[in-house]
Amino acid sequence: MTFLPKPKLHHPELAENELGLTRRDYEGAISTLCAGCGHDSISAAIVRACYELSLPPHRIAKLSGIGCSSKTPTYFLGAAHGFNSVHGRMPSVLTGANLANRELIYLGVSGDGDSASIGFGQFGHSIRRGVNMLYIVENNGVYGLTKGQFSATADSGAKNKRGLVNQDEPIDLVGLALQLGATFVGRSFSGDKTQLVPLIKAALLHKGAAFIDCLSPCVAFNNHAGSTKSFDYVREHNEAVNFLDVITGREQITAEYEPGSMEVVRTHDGGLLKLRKLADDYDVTDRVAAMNFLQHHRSRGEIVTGLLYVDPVAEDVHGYHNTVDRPLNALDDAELCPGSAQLAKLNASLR
Ligand SMILES: Cc1ncc(C[n+]2csc(CCOP(=O)(O)OP(=O)(O)O)c2C)c(N)n1
Ligand code: SF4
Ligand SMILES: [Mg+2]
Repeated sequence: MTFLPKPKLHHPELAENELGLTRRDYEGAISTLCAGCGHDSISAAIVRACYELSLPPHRIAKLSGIGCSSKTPTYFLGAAHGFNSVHGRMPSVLTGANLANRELIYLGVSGDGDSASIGFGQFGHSIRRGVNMLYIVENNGVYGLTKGQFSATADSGAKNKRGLVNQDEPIDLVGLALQLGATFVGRSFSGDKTQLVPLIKAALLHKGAAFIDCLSPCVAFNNHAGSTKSFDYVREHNEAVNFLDVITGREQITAEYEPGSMEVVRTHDGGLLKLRKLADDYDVTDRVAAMNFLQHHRSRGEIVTGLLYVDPVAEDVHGYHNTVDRPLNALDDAELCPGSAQLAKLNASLR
């Protein structure tokens, strides 16, 4: 048996969302990850975010690569479309699926090994192309599935479980996502649901390439003293830049904002991102300032978390290329293959 189904039985009075679904309808199979693995908390946050947003599970496509992190889509959204791809190849499979059917909500789940080593190029190109997706890296600084080797996000000077010290410089996927043009960039911690759930909600609603780097301690191989990705280390060095609240266009807005302490970002779909600022001078829509802020705090050994950058009127790959509105499987034969006369016309226009 490759997965353990969860019993369907649940409390008859479980709360329902706008679709009449309970939180249980957003779950998947029983997790086979190590007890206490940060990745399971991220799965729980995804379940909660999708339930609270009342997303129809069958309109979501969840894709992953290979690794403990990439196994997790089995453990959430059992009714969604799923594709467990090859190591590091999730971004290109997701890009292809998105080009074929723009109407689904795309959720790519990957690991730091999957995205910062073998899939590094794939990560970069999916971000710079503006694929409309939420790309989450469940970042534990090690290859968990293959027994704890340092990954490319491991900090220089970090110790592994056997006491070996990592000499290499780390790859900061958040810094790269900012530089490559991601239009929504956040970082969070699997142990902080209060921050992570609204961040996932906002990213799912965002149109364009949304990236979240989620620190997610590996309790089996990277949760010891000397690790910079352990629960204790991340809690001690976490520097939250803001608290996020997502208000969708459907709800009546009743919130009162205190001048100076709250920033409100209106998104393309009419929703609101309500940000309670912790860093006074932080402007969430300034990409260059976000990059400087990140580097400045990194040099002080701090891990900046929260919503770091958003472009509220972002475009996506379909907009850039002016693609057809409908999914390819909704086009008829004549639309899919307009014939040799059209091809000749197209070729002539390019000469
Ligand atoms: C082409 C290929 N190369 C190497 C492997 C071996 N492998 C499996 S998972 C993995 C790394 C997983 O690390 P990460 O993406 O960080 O996931 P984690 O297990 O830490 O969540 C590697 C190297 C593989 N499956 N396929
Ligand atoms: S080996 Fe690490 S990453 Fe994999 S399930 Fe166990 S704790 Fe999680
Ligand atoms: Mg990893």
